[in-house]
Amino acid sequence: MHTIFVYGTLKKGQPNYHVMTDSKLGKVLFKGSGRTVDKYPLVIAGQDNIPFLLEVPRTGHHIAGEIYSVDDQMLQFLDEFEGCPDMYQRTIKSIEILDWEGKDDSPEERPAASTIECFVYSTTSYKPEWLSLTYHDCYDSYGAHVLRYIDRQDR
Ligand code: PCA
Repeated sequence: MHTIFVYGTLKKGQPNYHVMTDSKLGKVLFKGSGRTVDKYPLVIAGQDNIPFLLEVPRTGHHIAGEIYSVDDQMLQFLDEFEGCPDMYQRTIKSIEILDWEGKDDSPEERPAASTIECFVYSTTSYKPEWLSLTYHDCYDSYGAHVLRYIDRQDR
């Protein structure tokens, strides 16, 4: 299994969360919530209002999100779904654990520290002008910013 941190449309209640609960795509276990140890610009960009964590550390905010354990099949699906490596690249980042739900974990599955290394879909392939967009700390497609995510079938 692989540990992944999601901060955008894959979070609970967000437009693409349904893929995380589709057992045909692979195995997914919710582990808890956290935020990036480093700061990043999280912007909502492009004509489809897509959230992007820009690969510009020490800029912006600590980004809130959810930690999941996923199997090989789901990780492969998510890479394709997220347009990795063109639109996003999957990198490893340190995530501060805010709440751990994996209460049934065996001792060796339990995180030993207050941070955990996770895969994250961030991007180096952004337009320079995205750096002047609003930096969010917690993505919500339905938030007050009115930049509602445009579903793929509606593009
Ligand atoms: N999906 C991935 C990256 C951005 C997005 O919308 C996520 O939720 O982490």
